[in-house]
Amino acid sequence: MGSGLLILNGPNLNMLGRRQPEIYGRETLSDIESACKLHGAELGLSVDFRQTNSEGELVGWIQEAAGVADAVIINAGAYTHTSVALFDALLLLDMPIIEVHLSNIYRRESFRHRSYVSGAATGVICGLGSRGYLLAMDAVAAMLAEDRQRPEDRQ
Ligand code: CA2
Repeated sequence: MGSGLLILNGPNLNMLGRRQPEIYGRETLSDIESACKLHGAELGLSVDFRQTNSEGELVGWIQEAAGVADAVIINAGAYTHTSVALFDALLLLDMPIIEVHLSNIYRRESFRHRSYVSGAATGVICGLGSRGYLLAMDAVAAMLAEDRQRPEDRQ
C-alpha cells in the first residue's frame, strides 16, 4: 500500500486564480489539487487535499493526521503569520511536515516574514508558485523512502 499525504490549505486560497494573478498565478486551487493528485499517483502517494478558511478546522485536521497520514504539506495562508495554535498542533505530529507558499513571503510585507509554521516544519518552500507543492511532494516521497530504509535515523 502507498503512503498517505495530507495537503492542507488555509484561508482565501480558494480564491486563487480569481484575483492578484501577478502574485499568486492564474491557476485555481482546483488546478493545483489535480496536479498534486496526478503527481501523487506517479510517486505512489495517496493525496488528501483540503482547504478551509477556519483556523480551528485546520487545527482539527492536523490533530486527525496523527496516526493516519504519513506526511503533511501545509500552506496555512495568512494563519502562517499569526497562529500559535497551528504551531502547537504541528508540533504534535511525528512525521515530515513541509510548509509551502506560492509567493516569496520574504520579498513581501514585513508582517509576512515571520512564520509560526516554520518553527514546526521539516522544510519550507516559497516563491515557486504551484510548483512548490510538487517539489514538496518530491521531498516527502524521498524522506518516506529513506525512512523505510533507516527508520532509526529519523529526527
Ligand atoms: O504565498 C502564499 O502561498 C501565501 O500563503 C498566501 C496567503 C498569504 O496570506 C501568505 O502571506 C502567503 C494568501 C492567500 C490568499 O490568496 C488569494 C489569492 C487570490 C485572491 C485573493 C487571495
